[in-house]
Amino acid sequence: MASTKTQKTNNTSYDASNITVLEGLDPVRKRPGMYIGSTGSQGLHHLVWEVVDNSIDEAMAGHCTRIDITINKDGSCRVSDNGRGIPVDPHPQYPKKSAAEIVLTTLHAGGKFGDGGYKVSGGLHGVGISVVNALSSRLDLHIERDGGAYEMSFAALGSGKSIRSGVAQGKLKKISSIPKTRTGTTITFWPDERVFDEVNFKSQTICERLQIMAFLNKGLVIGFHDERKGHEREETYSYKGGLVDFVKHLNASKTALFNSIGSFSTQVEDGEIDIAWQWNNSYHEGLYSFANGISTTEGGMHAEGFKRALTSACNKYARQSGLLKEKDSNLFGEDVREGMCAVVSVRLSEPQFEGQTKTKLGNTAMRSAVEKATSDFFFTWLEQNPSEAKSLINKAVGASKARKAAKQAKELTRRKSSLDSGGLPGKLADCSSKKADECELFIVEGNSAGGSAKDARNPKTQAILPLRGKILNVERAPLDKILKNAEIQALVSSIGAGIGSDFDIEKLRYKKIIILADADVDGGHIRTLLITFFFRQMLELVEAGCLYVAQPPLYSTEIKGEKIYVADEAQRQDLIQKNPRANLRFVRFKGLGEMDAKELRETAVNAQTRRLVRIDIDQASICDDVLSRLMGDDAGARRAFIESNAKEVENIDI
Ligand code: 0RA
Repeated sequence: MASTKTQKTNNTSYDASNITVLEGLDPVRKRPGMYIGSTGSQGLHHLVWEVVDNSIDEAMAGHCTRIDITINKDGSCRVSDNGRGIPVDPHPQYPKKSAAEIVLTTLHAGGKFGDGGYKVSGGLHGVGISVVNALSSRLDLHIERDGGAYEMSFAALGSGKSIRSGVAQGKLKKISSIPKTRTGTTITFWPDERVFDEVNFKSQTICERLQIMAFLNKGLVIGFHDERKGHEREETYSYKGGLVDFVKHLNASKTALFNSIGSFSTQVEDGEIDIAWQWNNSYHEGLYSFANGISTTEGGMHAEGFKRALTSACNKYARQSGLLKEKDSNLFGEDVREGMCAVVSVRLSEPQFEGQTKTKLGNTAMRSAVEKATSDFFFTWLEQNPSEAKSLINKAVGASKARKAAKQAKELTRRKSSLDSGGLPGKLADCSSKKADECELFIVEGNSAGGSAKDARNPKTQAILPLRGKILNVERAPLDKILKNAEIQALVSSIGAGIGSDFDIEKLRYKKIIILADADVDGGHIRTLLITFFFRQMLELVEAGCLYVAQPPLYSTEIKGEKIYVADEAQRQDLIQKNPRANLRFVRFKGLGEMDAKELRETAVNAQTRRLVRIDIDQASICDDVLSRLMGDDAGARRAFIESNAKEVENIDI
């Protein structure tokens, strides 16, 4: 959809006197996916982003200070802003229609209208509000400008194959006179149930995006109101510090290396650059990039330019200040970015979005522009903040030492594994099949549970790796320490595909990696540590959907002679209520170790009867803010996130 828009704007220049091709809305109704991506939940929310982006454009042009998004009681969505208001006068080429009606009923007619055309506009979502109209059963428009309040409505008419949508229900009408100073646009829309799989807006999805928009647009006030019964929620997002507040927010759950947050904003030819940074004591690199308000999770030219400048500025400063001696080798980019938390936001008039998910900025001009600006501003910041500079350079020097030590440790591990019997750790009970597609690896908490699991498994396709206690928290350890850890070495060589930047998914020995830990607090902690390890060191494996968590039951009971497993306390209460006369007796499993091989087979190992949950990263890759929460030090928050993203796949009703 981004490319559609880019092509159109490249070939056609729209202004009030020269709108030659105006397309009706039929194509949108016929192929919604072309315009909004999908007709699932993602596409539904796209409608909201589309309307909000128009208001944000108005804010970026300097005419709007507040936007309110309301989910109404009846499930419709209202977006209201105090911008200039969509023009209400007759359109020069279509004197019988108001400009507003043209904007809502024709494709690609929004945005660059009149002499108030915007320098930069929406990008990925910039398909125009007419698309929202085309996919709604009804849309109400309310405009305040030029001393009047104006209204008109649109609706989808007809049925079956002959639905026409976005049809004006009468002309734009002035309904009252108001002070000339009062201006703004309010759009209320009812997503068409005949288009979307479901029409339920998710307040969390909307709020996460609104908060990011508020961070990226310093000073803008964004209100959110959910008025649906049982879902009531009110939020206000507004940040005087813009990106500086964004970095503060991202680092909130971490320990910062220094208090101050560096930043700069600058205009360049054809755009704007906004960057803020701080370092924390973690080993994670957090670079969050945006182009025209869209999260570029695949990075791109702006991120490249920033990284290049950062590395060379740090090396230059480290040499100049004597923190790096003549005999020392240069710092690598990854050394400098260890523990960094930076937000890079650019705005440009014709963004090119590339990559698998169209979230990679392709404009090469942005690489040199960001590189040059960062070289100037960041280097100056280093010079002006010597104590901050010293602590981050020292951290980078530490990272470079760890990197060199890690390289040695990796070589050692590699050599050692080629000597061992096939390179496999002694405690792995491997399966006999060598076809990764049918093989499963169970990572089991504790040796005794490992023993029962061995008895319970199918030795042809199921392997068992018992782990001793809690594995190392990779979030708090440098790579060389991670690599020297015996439990992690056993994991890495069992899986067989390497670690970190060496990871090669083609070498995976099992298509399913299943974490099997007790259903108690300790078990939860072990699960979190393991999942964190996979996220950090084998992300590709998670992205490919190969990571699972088994859900062992807390209890078992018997109803009419049949053994029943009970997942948790809630399910136990449910069973008691539904069988008031049965006087049920429950056996409580204090852990996997208390289950016999048969019980373990039925609840965790046998594919027909076990409960398995896949760890899914899809949601996470959409929103960096969510990822940052995952990566935070707060294990509880991390678990909540992982659980909310877990997809239940086997033997669990969704
Ligand atoms: C076209 C031209 C002008 C403003 C807008 C559209 C506009 C659209 C939306 C959509 C939501 N809120 C909006 N606010 C403004 C410029 C009008 C002028 O020059 O006064």
